[in-house]
Amino acid sequence: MKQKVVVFSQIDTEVLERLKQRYHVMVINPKEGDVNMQIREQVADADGMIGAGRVLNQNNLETAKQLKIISSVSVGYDNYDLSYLNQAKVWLSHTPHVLTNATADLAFTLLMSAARQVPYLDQWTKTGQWLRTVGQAQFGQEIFGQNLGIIGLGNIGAAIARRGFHGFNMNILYHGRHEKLELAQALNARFCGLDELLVQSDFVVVAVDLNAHTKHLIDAKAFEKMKPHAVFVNVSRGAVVDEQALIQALEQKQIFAAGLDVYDKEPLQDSGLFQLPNVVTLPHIGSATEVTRKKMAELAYQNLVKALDGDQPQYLVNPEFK
Ligand code: 8YV
Repeated sequence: MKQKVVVFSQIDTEVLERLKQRYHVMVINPKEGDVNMQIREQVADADGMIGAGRVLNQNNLETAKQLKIISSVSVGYDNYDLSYLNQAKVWLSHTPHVLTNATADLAFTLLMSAARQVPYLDQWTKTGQWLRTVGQAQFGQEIFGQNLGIIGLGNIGAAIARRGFHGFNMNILYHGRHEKLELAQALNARFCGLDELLVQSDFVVVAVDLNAHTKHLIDAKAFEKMKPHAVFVNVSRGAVVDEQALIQALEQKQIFAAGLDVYDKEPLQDSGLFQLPNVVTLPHIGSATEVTRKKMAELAYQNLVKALDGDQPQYLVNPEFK
């Protein structure tokens, strides 16, 4: 009898077809009613799950009696209750590395777009407001040779730092739980406290995981420390930032601009950010290129298959049910 796999979000169609050949597949469909109720019902006799972007915890997993693995098509895993999964002895795998460059590219896209007011001036031009040579109101911020502060020098943070160092001759500052000596030497990067990074940086980029220590790490006090011409970029998780404090900092021009790909609540709807000309808002597209999403789906497929074949997947978040 085929093992059962529950697909809890949209995934690559080619990978979905391969799953259907190998397993009994049930796809959760939000159009068919309450998603948590569907998950509770379908996981009762499921052996594996695959997908992303949905909260999975005791509330919707406690009916699962034989679940071995949740294969997340993501690098972040803050939406999974890891302590519950460990207690229930359910593996959680994820897809690091394959999305690093796409996400770092997007971070720099946001950095440059926000620094030079690209979305705002694009609309300004297209609505016929360009009547004479541009003035102070259309000026942006210098990028080349400026101070780039990276909060979280993990894989993605390091890739962002490389773009700044090698591509724009930027001075790299970084903050995190510990120094990264070899990487710092290669990028001439300086480890510093968060306050010093905020005070010294012309560009502040958040690339940390979301956890109890980083929730609202960037709050009103943090924005007060930043330079008035500073640009703030977030490609990590929305909840790392106090979003209302960010809106206030932008409204009061405590900082020059922000570039955002993630938000407290997603999808972003009816937000105070929508009225602000000095923020670039993108819909969580960090890893959203055709090539990268295919690589993520393939890696998630391999993680799932390995676990259901009785082997240990390559990228387990909780290898020992810590
Ligand atoms: C995912 C991401 O697309 O990998 C991550 O952690 O944030 C994105 O690449 C997102 O998690 C899917 O909801």
